[in-house]
Amino acid sequence: MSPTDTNNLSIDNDGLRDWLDSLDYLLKKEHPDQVRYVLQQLQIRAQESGITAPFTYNTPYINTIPLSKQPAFPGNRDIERRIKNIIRWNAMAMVVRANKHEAGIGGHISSFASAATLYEIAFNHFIRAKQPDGGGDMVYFQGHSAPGIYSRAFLEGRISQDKLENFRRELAEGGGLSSYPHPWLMPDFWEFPTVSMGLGPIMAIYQARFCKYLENRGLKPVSDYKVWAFLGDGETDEPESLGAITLAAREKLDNLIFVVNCNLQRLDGPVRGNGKIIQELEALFRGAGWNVVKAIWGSEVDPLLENDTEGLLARRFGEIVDGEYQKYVVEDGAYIRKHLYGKDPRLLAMVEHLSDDQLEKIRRGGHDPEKVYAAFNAAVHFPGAPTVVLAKTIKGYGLGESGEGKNITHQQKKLNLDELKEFRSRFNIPIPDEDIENTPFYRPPEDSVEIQYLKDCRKKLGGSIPARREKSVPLDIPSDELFAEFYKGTDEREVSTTMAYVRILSKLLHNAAIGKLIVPIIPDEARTFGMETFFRQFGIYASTGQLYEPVDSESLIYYKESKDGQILEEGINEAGSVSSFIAAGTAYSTHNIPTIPFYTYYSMFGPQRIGDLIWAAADLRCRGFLVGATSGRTTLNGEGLQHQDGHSHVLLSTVPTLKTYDAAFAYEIAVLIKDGLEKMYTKQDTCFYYLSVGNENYIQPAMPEDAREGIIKGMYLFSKPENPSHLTANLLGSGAIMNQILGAQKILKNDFNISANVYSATSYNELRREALNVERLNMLKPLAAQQKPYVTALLEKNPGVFVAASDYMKALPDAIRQWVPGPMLTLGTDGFGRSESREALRDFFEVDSKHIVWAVLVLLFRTEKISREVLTQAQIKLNINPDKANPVTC
Ligand SMILES: Cc1ncc(C[n+]2csc(CCOP(=O)(O)OP(=O)(O)O)c2C)c(N)n1
Ligand SMILES: [Mg+2]
Repeated sequence: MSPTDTNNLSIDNDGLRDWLDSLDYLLKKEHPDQVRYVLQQLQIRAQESGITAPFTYNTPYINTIPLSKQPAFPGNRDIERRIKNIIRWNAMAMVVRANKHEAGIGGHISSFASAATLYEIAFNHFIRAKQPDGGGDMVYFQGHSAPGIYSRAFLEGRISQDKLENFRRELAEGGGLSSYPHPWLMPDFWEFPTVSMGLGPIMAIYQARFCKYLENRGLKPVSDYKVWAFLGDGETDEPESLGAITLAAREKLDNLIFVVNCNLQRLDGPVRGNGKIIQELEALFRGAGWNVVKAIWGSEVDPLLENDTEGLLARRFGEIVDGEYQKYVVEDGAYIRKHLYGKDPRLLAMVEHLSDDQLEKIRRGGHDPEKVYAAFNAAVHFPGAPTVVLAKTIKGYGLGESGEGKNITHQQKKLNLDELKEFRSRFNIPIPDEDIENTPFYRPPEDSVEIQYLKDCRKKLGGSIPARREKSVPLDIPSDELFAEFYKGTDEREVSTTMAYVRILSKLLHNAAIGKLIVPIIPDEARTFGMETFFRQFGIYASTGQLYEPVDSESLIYYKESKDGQILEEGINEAGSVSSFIAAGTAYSTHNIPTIPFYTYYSMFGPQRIGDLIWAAADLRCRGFLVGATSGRTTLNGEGLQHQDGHSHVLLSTVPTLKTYDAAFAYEIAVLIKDGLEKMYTKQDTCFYYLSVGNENYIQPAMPEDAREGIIKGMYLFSKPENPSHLTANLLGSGAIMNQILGAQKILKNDFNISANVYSATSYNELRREALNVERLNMLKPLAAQQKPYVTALLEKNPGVFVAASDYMKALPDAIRQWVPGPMLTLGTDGFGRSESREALRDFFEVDSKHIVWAVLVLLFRTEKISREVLTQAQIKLNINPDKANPVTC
């Protein structure tokens, strides 16, 4: 026998029988831990001799929980089946009716059809509702299973029939139901958006971690509440789904349960036609340190396995690829007998007593309530590690010929009359033939056994789910005293806006009233931003505490990790960091604890990298501060193309609830943070903030009088010439480029006798939003008194020409162009960054003082305020090269 030819091995070869007998003896006599120890020792002995092969992260392709370990099912199987069937029917009816009403409106039938048992067991027996004190389980529902969740809410009496009728028609009279879980659209219902695949799983992991953080820091009582994430097997292909699973195990998140609905299909076809998704996921999760519970087979397989003393059946199950399993769904019992069992006469003999019909009806684990109950029960009681339940199901379960297990099933939105009748009959829905064409919704009477049972179950678990808390306790924000030093300026001292921001954050962290609620989040960049002093002062959160003496323990700013540490140091992981930001920024709703996240990161790795999570944060009604440090295409100089951010403000302008600011001065940051805290945490407005800060050092001026309102609105007059000459201009600056603007103001005065007003533009995006709002109202009410946008009212006080310069793309200042009362030129940093000195970069991108001056002169020439000669001489004086390389294309 060749050493690798394992097919020729049999129970009687090589003393295997003796080994198995010894193992059986141990299993009978010894504690499981002892058996595990013996197996481990055997493994070590074999490995010492160079044999590693027999050990894998996979277990056989059967249920993890054998029949002998299966707990008794605590519910009434019959009533639960009836409830589930009605929910199935209404979920299907919602989609069918919506598409009849409006062809192409979409919706999904087959995903929930495959997941119904998973959800129903969770709803009836496990998931605890949200409590006023902040307790309760947290559930990330698979986005496109939403019809099933609405359907249950309908039976529970939480959603009216009218609303059900208006699934995916949210603008219908009386409102409708959103396509997927969206807290923005249904703020008292959905808690977590999930339908951008992969975001649910990663947000769930960081939510579970954040729960432990709150407990370890003493902000929330220790509890056994769980975070549940329901996801699709196809969804696990998203890097975000699996990218953080090692963190979950490392952090021992036994409050986290993933339920992967392994229907073996995604949208186009099989997830792993030529492989086995359940085995692949098992190996991955076990390798990462998770507890893995497979629910592959229904109870019908138990007696077969019991009689299978040689493990033949388990082995055969393990050989078959998913594409073939999918085929068994659409074929009959005879086919299954031939292809599954027919490989070996001994297997055929094992199923001899079963008819073809019985073979066809052998269920998959995810459709057997007892198996699902056993899996969830094991999951909630497993200590010290997160659990993933891998439940095997059939996509489109119950759709019969019209979709069950077919490759087109994901897109199935309509059923014909016969299919509807078949569905109705299969699930025993009391709808007569004559009504079936209308696909009516069905709700048993309020006093029916079904409704009473389902309500009772939820009552025992604390109420209905999903449900979202809209308001939390308002906070008292520190007074101006805390911020006063920043309003004064730094005299001669040169500091960067990053340094100013870090100092503000430090003062807030020390604040007696709100300090402990602040959650500083950093992805391995604290030293870059000068935040390393926080390590010792506030500690880095480590659920284990610090198990080693840090190399820098002698220093004042050593790397201190502690169980109640405040800083979330996430490592090089922007997706994880922003997931922590989301957990902390929505804790006001999830936990009734208004934590205040400050997520400080390399601005280039913000929306460009994790834009979809920021979109989800907005949907989630998240609060907090995103702080893009080392920002500005030319202000961050040496790092070059991949690091220099000149577009985060443009990208973030697309997020409706995000307020974005490109602050030039320390006092602006102070005003914005104070205002943000008041808006988000005292008034509880639904918004969050993006502040970009830079690493260029310069003297921070004192705050001009009356600047506060303009800073918040997006622009204010920073400096006005004392004795204006007859030629004037207006300069709009932001971020570190403000210094170039101020330089230009001097050159214009000294060399050309032109007086320039300087405006600090803290937020073109906010200005645009306000102006669009005004314009819209003016359009809708043309006969009412017409309003003027703030930016126009501000700028028209000093008419003339306008030049805007920033470290961002020209699109940013251009956002307000139509409301600027005069000719305008914008200078910006379109194109790729590159490594150079700031001076060279600003010349290259044409955002330095000389180009700003030149732009003013060009506008004055165009408006016939200066002559051709003046312009020509200026060009020589300023050394403007008309044939200069275009930074956008080179
Ligand atoms: C990021 C992202 N890409 C694509 C989609 C579109 N989409 C919605 S459902 C789906 C298939 C899902 O398959 P699976 O995760 O296996 O779920 P199932 O419906 O089979 O339970 C796809 C591709 C999406 N919602 N999000
Ligand atoms: Mg799937």
